Amino acid sequence: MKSEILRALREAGDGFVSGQALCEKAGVTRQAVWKNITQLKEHGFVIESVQNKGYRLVSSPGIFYPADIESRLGRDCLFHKADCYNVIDSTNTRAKQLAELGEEEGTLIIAERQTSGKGRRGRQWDSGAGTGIYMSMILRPVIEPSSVPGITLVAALAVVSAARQFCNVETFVKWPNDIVLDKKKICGILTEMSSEMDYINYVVVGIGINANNEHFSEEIEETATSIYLQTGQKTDRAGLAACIAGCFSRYYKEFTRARSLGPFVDEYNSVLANKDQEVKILYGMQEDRNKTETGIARGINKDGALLVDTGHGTECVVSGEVSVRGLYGYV
Ligand code: BT5
Repeated sequence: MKSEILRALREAGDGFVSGQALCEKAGVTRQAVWKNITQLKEHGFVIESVQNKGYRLVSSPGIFYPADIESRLGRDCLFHKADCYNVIDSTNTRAKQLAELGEEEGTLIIAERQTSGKGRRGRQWDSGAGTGIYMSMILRPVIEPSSVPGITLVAALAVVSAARQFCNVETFVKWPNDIVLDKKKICGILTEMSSEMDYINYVVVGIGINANNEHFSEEIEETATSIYLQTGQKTDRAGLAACIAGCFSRYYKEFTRARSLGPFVDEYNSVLANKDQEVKILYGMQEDRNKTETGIARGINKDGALLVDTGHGTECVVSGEVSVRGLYGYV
């Protein structure tokens, strides 16, 4: 009910919404509206109430709150429920636990801080309190398990699109799972799944974004940045998280309908940081761990593979099998 009240107040922008209108939108009594507004105020929402005019949302607290996020999700958005934590080990771990317990597609897990934020292959994700966004999405796609790596690329497009819409910043994708701003990493994506040979139980997409970080640990200060460090503007993290969820929802629906990245190849390649850059392919996951190859990255194909022109033809680098590092600088 709180999310319906907040949604109605948000839709009115700077205007007031009458108590009667709130009752109708939330489907409850005036007394219930008043009680919920009081509780929202206790959570840090500033809501002005004026006799004969009604209520007006002045500001939201700077922390994640389920009804706040839910009220910002469009009615046609895949996501409709947010589960928020002050501290958690990893939002991906929590999302997987919930998915194992039967949680449906469309739940978001969001935290202020992670004590064991995960990157790929056992790496860590620095997850300081109150600065970044640590969010995971529970999905149950009806696609081939082999198509799941494409969801990472879909998530990357959603982050680029949301950063443009919500923060007015132009970011780029370092294939397959990093988002960079001014050649430094602002976001990493970790996609995990549980599947049978030909059936997906669930997929969890974890997104970590450096929104308002003012500094980083010594190990990553050369390669990491935040939206704040690049723009000087603090981001409303709940708003950005909801915007990412909305963008992801649109791309994901199209991806699962088309069963390929075909509809997005041009858009993806237009924001590909590696495009026409010299890259080094590391075959660390395959038999010959020391094998490397260099070439020029040309873009992705409809399966999400990175096409790299090497001295002897075009190599199709499949996400998850190899990683690609730029030779010069971070990207
Ligand atoms: C990633 O891994 O980039 C995926 C990160 C996913 C994090 C999200 S947060 C919400 C959800 N819950 C989780 O537990 N995880 C997901 P990878 O490509 O392996 O990159 C990891 C590397 O990025 C580290 O080894 C560092 O070098 C660097 N790194 C760590 N923290 C960073 C940060 N905050 N900003 C930029 N770079 C960072």
